[in-house]
Amino acid sequence: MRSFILILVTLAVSSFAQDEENLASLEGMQAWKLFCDTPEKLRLVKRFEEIPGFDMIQTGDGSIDVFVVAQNVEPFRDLLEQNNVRYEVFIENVKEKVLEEHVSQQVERATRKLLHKDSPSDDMTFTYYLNFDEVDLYLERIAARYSSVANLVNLGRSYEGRQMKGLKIAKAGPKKVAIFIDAGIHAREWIAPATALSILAQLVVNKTNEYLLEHVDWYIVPVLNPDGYQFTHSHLMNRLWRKTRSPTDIASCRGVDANRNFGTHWMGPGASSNPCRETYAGPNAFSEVETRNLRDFILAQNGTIKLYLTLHSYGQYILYPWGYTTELPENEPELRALAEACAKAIATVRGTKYTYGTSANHLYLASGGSDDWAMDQGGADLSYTIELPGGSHGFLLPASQIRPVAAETFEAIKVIHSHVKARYVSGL
Ligand code: 0X9
Ligand code: ZN
Repeated sequence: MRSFILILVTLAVSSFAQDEENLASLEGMQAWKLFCDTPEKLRLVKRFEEIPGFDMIQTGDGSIDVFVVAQNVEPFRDLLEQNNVRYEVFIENVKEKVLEEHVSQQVERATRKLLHKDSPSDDMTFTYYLNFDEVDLYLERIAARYSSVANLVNLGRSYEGRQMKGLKIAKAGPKKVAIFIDAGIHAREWIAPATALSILAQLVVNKTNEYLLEHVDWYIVPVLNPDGYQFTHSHLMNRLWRKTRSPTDIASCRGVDANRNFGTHWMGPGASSNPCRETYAGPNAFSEVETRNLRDFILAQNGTIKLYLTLHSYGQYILYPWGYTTELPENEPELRALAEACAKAIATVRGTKYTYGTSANHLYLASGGSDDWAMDQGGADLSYTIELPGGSHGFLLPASQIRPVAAETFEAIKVIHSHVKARYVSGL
């Protein structure tokens, strides 16, 4: 208890001198895995969720990952030890790891550019994490090179004016049912846009996958939060940013959690009204231009989008509605059966284990998510969030994992396609 109070006092003192933007410093930050084997220990740990300087992620193996800022390391360690909470440090020095990532990104980027100066290759995306402009260029190039199946779509501009682009992947002919995939609503979850781009390339470039376009159209929007994503790429210290970049009522705390900003049970359980929290839901539903753009785009497709899939990281979960309540949706058996089939398909590639369930029951209550909105008001019958792997690196998953993660995820995409085809395409 003494440690808990000490942490609060430290925070109170340190939060006064902030005129400028208040970003958690990576200097001395560590990432720990906590194992809470009793409800009391879990309750104790969860008390820190709302406290600045503790960033908690619930992982697939039942433990909790927490990024702890330097000044909290000692008192938090004392507290855990006093209360017999077992923990492992999985990133000793977050700043150093971010720096390592940055260096390997730069090396890989430079190498690829030298190698493919004249004709950038279709698979350039998979050896390092592209920044926003590179993603944009990649989409433009694929659309130009494969114009018979790939067409650029533009959802509108982000708060800072970036174009939210994606591809519609479709064969010529009458309008079909569609699957919509997005990623990158949370800026720091870099593996998500990379996986979305890889799915897009598999669909467009790889001829053996042509059958996936026979009966279904695809929309893929790889970066739903362009400003946040570019922010994480622009400076090492911004690498763990999650939210949008719009200003709030508090000058030192920018950004809204776009995945709490949708108009289905907005500001319900699991959403914060405090602009300084990672789960700040915004001043009102759809306060963010990025969430409005997604809403308007989906609604403009007039109910043709039957399945919505949003890629996040990390945790190895396949989640489905609802996130705002532990009650089950009417079609839970169908959602569950498809999630189970996806998990099985993913595991065939290299044994990666995914678990599944409704967001609220399987992970935590969180309201105002894009997945809940897509099924509640966006016209989709089926809606999923896939939390991709973080391995032992969390958000800092090495780029060497892009290809394996993308390959196993694509197995789930095939299963999803086959379900949508069987359910909606008559006369087969
Ligand atoms: O909390 C979230 O927004 C997602 N997890 S993450 O660690 N990537 O931030 C899970 C969202 C699940 N869906 C809903 N709660 N609606
Ligand atoms: Zn996320």
